[in-house]
Amino acid sequence: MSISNITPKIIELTKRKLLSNPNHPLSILRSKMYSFVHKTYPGVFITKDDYDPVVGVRENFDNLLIAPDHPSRRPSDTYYIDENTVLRTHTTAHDCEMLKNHNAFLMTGDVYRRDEIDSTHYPAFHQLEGGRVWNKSEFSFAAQEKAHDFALTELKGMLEGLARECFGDVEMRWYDNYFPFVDPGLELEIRWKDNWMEVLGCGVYHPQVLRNAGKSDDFFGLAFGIGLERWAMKVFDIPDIRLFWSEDQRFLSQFSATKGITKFKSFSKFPLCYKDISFWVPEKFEENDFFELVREVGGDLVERVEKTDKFSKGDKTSYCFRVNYRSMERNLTNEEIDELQFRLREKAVADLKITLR
Ligand code: FA5
Ligand code: MG
Repeated sequence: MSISNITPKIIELTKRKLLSNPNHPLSILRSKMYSFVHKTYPGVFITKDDYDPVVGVRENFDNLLIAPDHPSRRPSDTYYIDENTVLRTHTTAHDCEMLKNHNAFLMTGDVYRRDEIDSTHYPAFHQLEGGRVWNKSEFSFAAQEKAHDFALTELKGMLEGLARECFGDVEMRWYDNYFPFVDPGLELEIRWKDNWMEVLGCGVYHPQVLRNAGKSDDFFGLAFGIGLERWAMKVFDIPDIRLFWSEDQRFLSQFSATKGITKFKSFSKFPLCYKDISFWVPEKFEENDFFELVREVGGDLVERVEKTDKFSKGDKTSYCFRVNYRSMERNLTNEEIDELQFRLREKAVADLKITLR
């Protein structure tokens, strides 16, 4: 692979540095989470927030045992700068580095993924990562036998505590999920707008990851990666993930570090308008390419893209996508939506080699 798949829109997002504004809701939430951890585990965790989002394939994938053919590595899912360098897809890219010098850390950063489009997914978002390891030699022989269970109990206890601190009394559920760098791997979901929303991934470090971090086999420990926007949506009542990127003062001025957690007051809900686009897909077609194109053309006016139909005729496949347009800030005119949809259709034909139906 020679060329980068990073778009101008993504480059713009890498420059925004939302967390460097202390009055941004993501920063306010981060402070709250850090304070809770420092209060609950005094002197244990160090924090570091200034890692660059540009990382090696080795840090983002290899060190974490993500296999060369794993789908998350594909250019349909990950932004590549060149074949050895990516925009980090998760903050776990820094775990090995952090563990080289520390036994417990917290860090936050912006991460980037080619992904679907709806109110809880955005191509750039933020994660709060945590890791903590112990040396078995600090435990009795009997306790060493149970090191793994100990780490798992600590992990769930810590994250449930953090969730209670931030969400108060919310319905939550744990379930198993595979991540190559931990065993077991778990995810946590909370109730949000009558649905379950996934808010974090976590687990007990795979021993090989700890070796990759330069730790001896005496070490074991826990790791987690929290989706900051998802937590903030619940905590501040922010209905759509696009709002975090808003530069509208009606959004930004509602939040301040001194006021702490406050509920967002919507500045009226503007009408939704949808347009369908149906096409025959070419032999090589990635849905994420289409989603990205929709974002390129429609920007943050696109609220959600849903696949509403799929059928095959002979060896041809047709998709229909519904593109939902809504501004968070103003009313859209029919003309401007027609214009966007027109450009989307033209660009999909030119760039993705689809055949419109
Ligand atoms: C990870 O990224 C793992 N690195 C988490 C982890 C760390 C597991 C350490 C084990 C040990 P996942 O892909 O599930 O996992 O993403 C973590 C969280 O990021 C999700 O639970 C969700 O809250 C958030 N997230 C994922 N994709 C998006 C997106 N497109 N937009 C907004 N938030 C997202
Ligand atoms: Mg997940």
